[in-house]
Amino acid sequence: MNNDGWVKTTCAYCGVGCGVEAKPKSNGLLDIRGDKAHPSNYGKLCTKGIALGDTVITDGRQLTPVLRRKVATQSTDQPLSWDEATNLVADKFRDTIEQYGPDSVAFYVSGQLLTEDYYVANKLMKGFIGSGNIDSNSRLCMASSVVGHKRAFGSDTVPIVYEDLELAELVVITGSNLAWCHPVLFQRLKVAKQNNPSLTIVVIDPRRTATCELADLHLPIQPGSDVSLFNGLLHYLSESGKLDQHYIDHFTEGFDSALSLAAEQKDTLSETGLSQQQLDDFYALFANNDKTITIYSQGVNQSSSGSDKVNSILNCHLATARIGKPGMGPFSVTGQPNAMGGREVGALANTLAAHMEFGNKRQHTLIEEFWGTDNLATKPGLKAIDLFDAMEEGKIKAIWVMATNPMVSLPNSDKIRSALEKCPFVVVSDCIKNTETAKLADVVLPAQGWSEKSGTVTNSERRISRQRRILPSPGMAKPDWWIVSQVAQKMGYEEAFQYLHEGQIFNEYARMTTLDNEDGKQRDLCLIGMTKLDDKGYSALTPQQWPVDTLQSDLSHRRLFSDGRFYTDSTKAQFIATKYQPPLLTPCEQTPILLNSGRTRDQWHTMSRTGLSPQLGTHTPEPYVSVHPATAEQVGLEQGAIAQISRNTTSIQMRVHIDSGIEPGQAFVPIHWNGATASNAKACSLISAYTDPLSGQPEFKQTPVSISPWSKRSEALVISHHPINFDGIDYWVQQKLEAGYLYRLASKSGAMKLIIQLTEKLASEGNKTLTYSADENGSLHRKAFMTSAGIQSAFVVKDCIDDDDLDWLAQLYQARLDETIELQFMSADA
Ligand SMILES: Nc1nc2c(c(=O)[nH]1)N[C@H]1C(S)=C(S)[C@@H](COP(=O)(O)OP(=O)(O)OC[C@H]3O[C@@H](n4cnc5c(=O)[nH]c(N)nc54)[C@H](O)[C@@H]3O)O[C@H]1N2
Ligand SMILES: Nc1nc2c(c(=O)[nH]1)N[C@H]1C(S)=C(S)[C@@H](COP(=O)(O)OP(=O)(O)OC[C@H]3O[C@@H](n4cnc5c(=O)[nH]c(N)nc54)[C@H](O)[C@@H]3O)O[C@H]1N2
Ligand code: SF4
Ligand SMILES: [Mo]
Repeated sequence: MNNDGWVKTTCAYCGVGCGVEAKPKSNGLLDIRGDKAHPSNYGKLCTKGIALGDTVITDGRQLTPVLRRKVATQSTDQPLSWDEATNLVADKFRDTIEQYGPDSVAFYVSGQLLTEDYYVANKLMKGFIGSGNIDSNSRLCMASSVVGHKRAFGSDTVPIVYEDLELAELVVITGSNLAWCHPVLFQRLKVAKQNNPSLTIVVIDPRRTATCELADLHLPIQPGSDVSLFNGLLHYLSESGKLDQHYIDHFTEGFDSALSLAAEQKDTLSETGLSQQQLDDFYALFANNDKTITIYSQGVNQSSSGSDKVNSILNCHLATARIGKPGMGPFSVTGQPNAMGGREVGALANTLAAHMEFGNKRQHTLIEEFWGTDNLATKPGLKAIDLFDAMEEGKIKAIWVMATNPMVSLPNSDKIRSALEKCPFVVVSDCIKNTETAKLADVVLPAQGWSEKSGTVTNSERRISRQRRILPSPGMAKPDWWIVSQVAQKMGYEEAFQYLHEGQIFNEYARMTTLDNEDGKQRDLCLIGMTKLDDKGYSALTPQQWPVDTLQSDLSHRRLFSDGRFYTDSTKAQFIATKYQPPLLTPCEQTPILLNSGRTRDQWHTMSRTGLSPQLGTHTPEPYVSVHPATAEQVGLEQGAIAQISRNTTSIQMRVHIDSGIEPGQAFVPIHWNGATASNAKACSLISAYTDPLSGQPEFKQTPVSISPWSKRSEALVISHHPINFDGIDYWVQQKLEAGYLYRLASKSGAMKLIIQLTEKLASEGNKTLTYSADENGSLHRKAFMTSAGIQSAFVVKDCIDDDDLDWLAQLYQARLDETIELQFMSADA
């Protein structure tokens, strides 16, 4: 802590990993500012980072462990002590393992966990339970990049440092909406371009996104065609004499077969849907700029050919020796705050810990000795999609979900529901009470959240930073590492899980990275310089970029592969021959529109934290589907109407947003809204679980759907001090306000029915109501529910709501109760 009460920590959100300073306020919230000394952001923050202080409210938190019993559609919660809860979980897991074997249980974890949490969960499952069945939501996020890196480099390594963005002459951004998803990197790029007007930026994305603001060239490629584009580039580089033959000969293998497959490709134009001019422009830029960075994210990873997309990019960088040098390199920007940390400690089903691998006998023995176990898993476990499939088939009998919400974020939501319902024992550790997944749990365990928990995270440039405890935890919430360790001890593994604080876990992990690797020659993930950290050192730890041979006191920038040495058996980088494959599903007559899904600027995933900030709610208050004007006209959609998006027998509803930045025949929806914040607006309800065969990452970005108008007959706005359950109303969306919640509703029934429904839902809100009805048909109806303390809730029902209604409602809510308010209504009923 500084003298003036500011505590240094790291942002809760994206993989940029910005340093944050936070200071408690007298109202229990936090003042927030960027940490100027943090080398990843130098004091800058984006809208989400700035709003962190608003999100530490305790609304909706899970406060105690509970046993949740579901009877029909109702569930009742029985509070448990921590001792009872951890005994119960340990007993159930142990009994299940005894009866059905270790592969009948599983953990599904998350890049929202800290490295210490992740490490302990992986140690318990792989090291002591003896199963590989621990997988992470990173499977949905970074798995294709992991495969791509390992195939090319022999290690899961991001070679660049952020500083390279400022040193580059060409930045290619493909499948990444950097402006919204990694805003501080985008800001750094913006400043770099101001300082160096010759810096050229190319954006490759089927949509024209906010990131295109900086683009000198935007290539709206055909969805899924990245391999074709980059194969074409490899061939072009060869034809135009731009290969670095010396580098290819000395530091790589497999070039000839990669080039010959790329050269065989004849249909680059039709596959990518680009013009010859667009291709020529991009290829010439790439060929003529040595200092090139290629940034890529989910438009690349989340694909049935995600691994090949990644390698087709890496091939072009290897062929031009643009790796490991200032201003050059491929850059897989990570999604979550600690996606990287999870990959490091091995919380994906197909790796061991500390970048050690299944199938390597020596490493297997080293880990068994280090952990003092004879039960280390010998084979990879089930990847996320396969895991939930196995659960649905009854093969997984106990699952523990930590810090992720698979009911919202995994494809095929109906199947996920059915899998969780069939699983005999479901444990969910979360901060929030009523996530869609927690509703299906047998036991819910209250976890500490950001600002309460303490440990480390690793960002997209391999920089390890501390998240620090600033506020007390509400209720009985505990750190995830503590919860897992308690269960592990009660399962009989007392000795291996005796941690008193997170620093001890970090120390163990740091030592593990040095096994057979004190000089970092076997594995680049080597933290030998951190193994001597004592409690004080851990507590005061400043950001460290791995590999860490000695503790870094300066702002170090450590690029990898500068010496042309890789972690493959031959120490040479590998070219991978890639061939374009279209997305697995193609539009047809019933489902003619290709649905893309992704993020909005101010919401984070399932909105459990960002949804609490009134400020963040204003950017995009309602879920929307973007379509091109021509598509809108074709299917009869108007701006601001509600659309129904359907596939097979499932439909969702979202507001229509007409956008000429999206191609005709395509649509885009945000991933954030779900049962906690909207009636029926979950993208994953429509998306099938088609995956990349190597990475297991789902094809989230290309799903054929049909879109049609959703005809409503009436609409309403409701404002209330606390959340209201609108089950039974056809369409609703919740938005957090300073003093409560705003709901936008719509109904297939006429206004009268909606008025009756709302009056019933809100009846308990006040003992006095004020009513205004414009005419007998009820085409405008306003009602407020009051107590002596003032207006508790109010609604407007109309055939078609407009902005005036919203203004009126907002004013009413904020106004003091006096005669002028009463005069706005026609009658008052006590
Ligand atoms: N505001 C905000 N920021 C976030 C997050 C958040 O929830 N909200 N989440 C974080 C996480 S976990 C992640 S993983 C990252 C994700 O960050 P991004 O990957 O940047 O975000 P997305 O919106 O999922 O998708 C990126 C882009 O890929 C494009 N795309 C779709 N198909 C293709 C294709 O075939 N080829 C190409 N080249 N592009 C395609 C989409 O149109 C979209 O604009 O964001 C992180 N940052
Ligand atoms: N259609 C579609 N689906 C997608 C994607 C897409 O682009 N399109 N993107 C995918 C990607 S890249 C990702 S990363 C996933 C994200 O999907 P999820 O992981 O499901 O999303 P989150 O909302 O981040 O879920 C985190 C949960 O953990 C809780 N939590 C936060 N901190 C802690 C903690 O410290 N401990 C515990 N125990 N709980 C905590 C939060 O309250 C929240 O409920 O979605 C994937 N799904
Ligand atoms: S860029 Fe990412 S890490 Fe930085 S403040 Fe924004 S959300 Fe947080
Ligand atoms: Mo992600």
